[in-house]
Amino acid sequence: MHTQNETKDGKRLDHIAIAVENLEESLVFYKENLGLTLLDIEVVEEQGVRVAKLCTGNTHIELLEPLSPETPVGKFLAKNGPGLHHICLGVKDIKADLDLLKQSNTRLINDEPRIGAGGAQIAFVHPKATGGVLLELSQPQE
Ligand code: CMX
Repeated sequence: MHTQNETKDGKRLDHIAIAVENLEESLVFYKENLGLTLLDIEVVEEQGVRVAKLCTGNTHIELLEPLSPETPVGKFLAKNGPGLHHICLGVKDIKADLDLLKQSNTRLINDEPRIGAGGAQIAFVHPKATGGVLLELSQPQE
C-alpha cells in the first residue's frame, strides 16, 4: 500500500543535492548553525564525490564535494560555483522506470543503472528533459 509520502508506484523525493567546495566548511552551517543531523559521510568513488547526508525528515540533503577538479562535480563547481546540483526521486524499480522513459524517448544521461551512495542503483535524466534540473532516480539497496 502506498503512503502519503510516496506515489502509487513508490516514488518519493529522496534528496536534494548541493555541490560544495568543502564538506567540513559547509557542515558548519547545515549541522551546527541550522541544527540538522549528519547521518553519514561516504566516499562514492564511481561518482567522484564525497557525500555528507543530512536528515530532513523523510528526505535528506546531500552535500557533494568533488574528489578532484576533473570529476563531474568538480567541473560543475568550476563552471557554476557552489549551488543546487540535482534532485533525486527514490524509486522501487529503476529498470522499469528507465524502460518507460526510453519508450517515451526521454533524453537520459544513463541508460542503465550505476552505483551511487549507500550502494543504491542510480541513473540520471538529462536536464533538457526535466525543465533544466538534473534529476537522479535511485533504487535503494535491499
Ligand atoms: N544541473 C543542470 N545541468 C547539468 C548539471 C547539473 N547539475 N550537470 C550537467 N548538466 C548538463 C550539462 O551542462 C550538459 O548539458 P548539454 O548537454 O546541454 O551540454 C548535460 O547536462 C550533460 O552533462 P555532461 O557533464 O556533459 O555529461 P556527462 O555524461 O559527462 O555527465 C552527469 C553527466 C550529470 C552524470 C555528471 O555531470 C554528474 O554530475 N555526475 C555526478 C553525479 C552525482 O552527483 N553523483 C552523486 C552520487 C551520490 C548519490 O548517489 O546521490
